[in-house]
Amino acid sequence: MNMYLDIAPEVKAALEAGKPVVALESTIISHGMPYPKNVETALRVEQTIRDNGAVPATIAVIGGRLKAGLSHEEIEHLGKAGRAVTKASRRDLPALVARKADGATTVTTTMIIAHMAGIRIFATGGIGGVHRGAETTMDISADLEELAQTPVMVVCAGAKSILDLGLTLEYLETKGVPVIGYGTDELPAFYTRKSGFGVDYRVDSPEELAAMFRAQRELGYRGGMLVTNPIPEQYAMDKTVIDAAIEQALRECEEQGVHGKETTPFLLARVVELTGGESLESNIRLVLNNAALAAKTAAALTA
Ligand code: PSU
Ligand code: MN
Repeated sequence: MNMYLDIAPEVKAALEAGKPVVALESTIISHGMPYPKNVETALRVEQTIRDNGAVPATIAVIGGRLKAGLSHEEIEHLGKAGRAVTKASRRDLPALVARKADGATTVTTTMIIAHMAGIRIFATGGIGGVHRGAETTMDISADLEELAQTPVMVVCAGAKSILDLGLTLEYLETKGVPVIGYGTDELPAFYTRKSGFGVDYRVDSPEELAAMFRAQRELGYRGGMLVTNPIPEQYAMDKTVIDAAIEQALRECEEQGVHGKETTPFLLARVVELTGGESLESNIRLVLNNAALAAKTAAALTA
């Protein structure tokens, strides 16, 4: 086991017994939602995973230790500190470990730490991708590279149209990452069920998801798999409302010269403000929905 890794006792026991475990990220807590909804949601997501027969392992860096499984106090700490906590991507782990600092893990670092711990499935809201205008800014999330090289299944609700969804799919294709639609042929766009872009494969059961992931492992591939699970119909947003908020957030981002790792948290926070909290409610519902699917898939994988 990696010398910097701490696996929580409950998670360790489940892994050793071959029981299902689902990893969860912490950037969504500190940089993706406002306090206290972020903490409330993180705890509800953990409970949803338990209700669906798996053990949750929320991942973060605390005092330079890579943690797979957090206490409620640690989740509260990350949620309260919010954007003051370092948003930790792949390039940040060496510094955080050496300096014994805290870090909120993105999809990238959650995959890295989950894999170190032996966890194969990870549930979140949305992933990072190719940003609009990336042909000049070169802003492409490290999440795509991680999906290409780390064998973890990521269950999300697609990607927000703060990104260029077409280019994001092209990038994933180049990198050999299968993009699966759960119960859909179309890539979901996070707040809405449709994006206008097709997925590679439609799958309709957790068992089939598990079978594809198992086949990927048995083929000896090193990368992961992206499962996109549409937001439940009743919580989906009106496309006109959400598109207008995203357009405005993107304009402000450009006007204010926001760039680099600040871009995604800035856009996420502005979209919540501009929709008067409506998008936050959708965001919470889709994460819970993904947690349930990931837990069922983890159960199918261990069956
Ligand atoms: N997209 C969302 N919600 C999120 C994120 C992305 O809809 O919370 C977070 C995730 O942690 C993701 C990270 O891994 O932002 C991507 O950041 P960047 O675009 O800087 O790579
Ligand atoms: Mn970026």
